[in-house]
Amino acid sequence: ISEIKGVIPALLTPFTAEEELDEKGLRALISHLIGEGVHGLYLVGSTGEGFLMSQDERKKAVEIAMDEVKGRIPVIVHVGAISTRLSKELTVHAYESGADAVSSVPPFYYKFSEEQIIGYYRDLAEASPLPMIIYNIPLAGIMGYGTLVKLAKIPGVKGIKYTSTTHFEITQLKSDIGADFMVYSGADEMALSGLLAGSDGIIGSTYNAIPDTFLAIYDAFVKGDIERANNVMKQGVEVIMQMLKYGSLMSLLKAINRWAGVPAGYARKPFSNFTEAEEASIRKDFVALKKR
Ligand code: HMN
Repeated sequence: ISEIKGVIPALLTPFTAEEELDEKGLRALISHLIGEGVHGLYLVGSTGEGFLMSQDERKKAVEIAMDEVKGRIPVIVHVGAISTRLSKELTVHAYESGADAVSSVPPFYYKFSEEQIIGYYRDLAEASPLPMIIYNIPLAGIMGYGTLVKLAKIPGVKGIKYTSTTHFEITQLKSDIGADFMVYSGADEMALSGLLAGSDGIIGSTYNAIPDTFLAIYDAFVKGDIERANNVMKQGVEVIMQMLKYGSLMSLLKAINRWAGVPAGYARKPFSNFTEAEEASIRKDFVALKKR
């Protein structure tokens, strides 16, 4: 798992305007992002609208992606579901499809106890030989530091996707669990902070649309040029803040790709897509932002 690091888009899942899984779009997006130089992919997570897909569709998306990637970069598959049984099935499928790691949000919606959450991750870690990356994200309910440490000690749990802004915990995890426990920072607007706190990589939604910005930040960071990294980060924050204004991030990230000739499709309901007129006006906002 130590080779899974750097800038890792939480890949969008392209759907057609009729909401069907769009194989062509998925392949085009992957090949575009690999061409841009991203270091890995994180499939069917929140950004990938995994929770809006059937079990079979999630498997299909993974199979298409693995076939398109062809081992060129590492792939993490998000297998989270509320039911251990369903998540286990996706874990085994990810393993058989050749994924490099799996990852899962904790079971959510019901207020599961800490013991049940630990049991969930233990079951998934045992379901395949793949390294498991636990996932702390406000959307599923942030877990306390004590719980994270307990989870990190489960055999097979090799890392965490840390999508919270309390980055001192990244530093703490690295010293409490060990330097080889992989940490991926998940708040794009805090990417450089996450790296400075000790993260091995950054996984996020906006890297689908502006991978170059974050590749530049990562590159400068690795070379120790923090001033440059920070200057690019400032531009990145500005763009992300603009992106968050429209209320439908996945639709927007897909639209930005479409404007650049990458057929990333549309989002699935209940997410909304923009009308043509809305897209034209949003596009102008981004052109104006680029010129500043
Ligand atoms: C995933 O699970 O697909 C994503 O990696 C989630 C990712 O961490 C995003 N976080 C949330 O959606 C809460 C971020 O990329 C986020 O969209 C970005 O920082 C903008 O706020």
